[in-house]
Amino acid sequence: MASFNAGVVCALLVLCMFVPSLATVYTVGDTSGWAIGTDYSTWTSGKTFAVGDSLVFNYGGGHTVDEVSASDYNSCTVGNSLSTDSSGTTTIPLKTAGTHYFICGVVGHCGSGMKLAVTVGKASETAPSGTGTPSTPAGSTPTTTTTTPTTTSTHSSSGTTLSPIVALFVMAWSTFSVLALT
Ligand SMILES: [Cu+2]
Repeated sequence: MASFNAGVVCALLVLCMFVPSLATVYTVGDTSGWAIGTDYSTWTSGKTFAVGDSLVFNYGGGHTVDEVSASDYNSCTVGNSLSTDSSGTTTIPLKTAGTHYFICGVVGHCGSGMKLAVTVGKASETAPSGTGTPSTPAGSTPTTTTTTPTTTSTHSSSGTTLSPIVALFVMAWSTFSVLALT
């Protein structure tokens, strides 16, 4: 019984070592936040976004974060947004690969620069600067399902959220502590 539990604990600890490295939280505009006067194409350049990463928009009153279609992004058309938020701090989990488009829904702000396009690659996709290594074999993902080579399998369940992993870690650690004390 005890040895079995210890084995589970070890497996969970190993799992915890891999998963957190997959997710990155990006603060849009860094210290400038989500505001007029920031060039977001400059901000995205050089960054590589992957499924499981998150965007955090920080802004004052009078702005919104709207996810929109490519055409609405290009034409700064408001009113057809796929999602909208005006809470002042908007966290967008990047759940699918492809390009995601965000604008401020206040009339005129998108045209003044509050527009952001983020291209999201697969979770294991690596460096855009082709310095020789085409792609590192990412054999570290502990998923047991077979990966399909199609580009439509974007619903990767590994590493999309950290909180269950953290909870498992806490549970595993407390279990380990109890076992060590007895
Ligand atoms: Cu705005």
